[in-house]
Amino acid sequence: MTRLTSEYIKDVPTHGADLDSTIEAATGRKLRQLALEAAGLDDDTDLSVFTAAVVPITSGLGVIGGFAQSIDAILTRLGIDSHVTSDTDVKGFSEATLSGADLVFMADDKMFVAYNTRERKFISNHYGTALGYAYILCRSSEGVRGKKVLVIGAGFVGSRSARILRDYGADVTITDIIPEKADMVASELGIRSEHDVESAVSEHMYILNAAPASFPGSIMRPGVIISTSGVPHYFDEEAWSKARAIVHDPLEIGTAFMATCSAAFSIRGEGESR
Ligand code: 2YJ
Repeated sequence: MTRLTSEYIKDVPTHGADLDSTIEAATGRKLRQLALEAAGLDDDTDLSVFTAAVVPITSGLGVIGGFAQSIDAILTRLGIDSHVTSDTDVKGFSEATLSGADLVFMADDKMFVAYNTRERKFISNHYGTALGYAYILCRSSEGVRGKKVLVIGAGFVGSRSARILRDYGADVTITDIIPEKADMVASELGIRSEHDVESAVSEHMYILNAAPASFPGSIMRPGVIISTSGVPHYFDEEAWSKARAIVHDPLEIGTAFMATCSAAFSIRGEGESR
């Protein structure tokens, strides 16, 4: 999992409207609506009944300036009653639970979770990100059932995305810089793997990128839709002009889907930590 930097996330607290307009251009829906739908919740679900606390974590490489504040801004945009704890780490977690927070968000260098204190279940950022980027692709194509979808990257997010897309009925091919990794995930999920990434890109109109990658426009099909959580990624000018949509943000999509799935544990009374 790539470690974020303050510079990379500096626009998150204020970029909500821009991100919504990119997502709306691709899917006809805003992020909040998509995140609610994917969690199995109604569009008009009132998330203000949930309180959330974001706990800054100092372990490992330490606090990333603006990280907790960005998560707080994302949750507030969803309508959740959110705050950042004044203490960090375990003290911060105890502050969060004592204040009655329903959802606690915290991240170290290896894992980022939304913990639902009422249901004692969590949603990881890996799952939230995989679901978010996969669902955006589903909605941008009015359903992916029977459609050829390429997943680039067979790591945590790529393999979960491939599973989710397969479960939505997509005809999924997975590729990875380490071919054996793609083969392993493909055989586990009963999907195809492809070793030649460039040829795979040139054959697909729907691509979920979950790896550091560079996309030369010369190999892309006109009208392609790319949902890309992988960083760093690079699209040249031809790529931007050929694509129907390229959807990416450093933090908000994964966090929004973590939040709605985590709230859904309490609203729907079902689901497992993942
Ligand atoms: O609390 C803090 O400020 C830090 N401990 C945050 C650490 C953030 N963690 C990461 O950057 C992870 N790699 C998770 C990134 C999730 C985005 N996909």
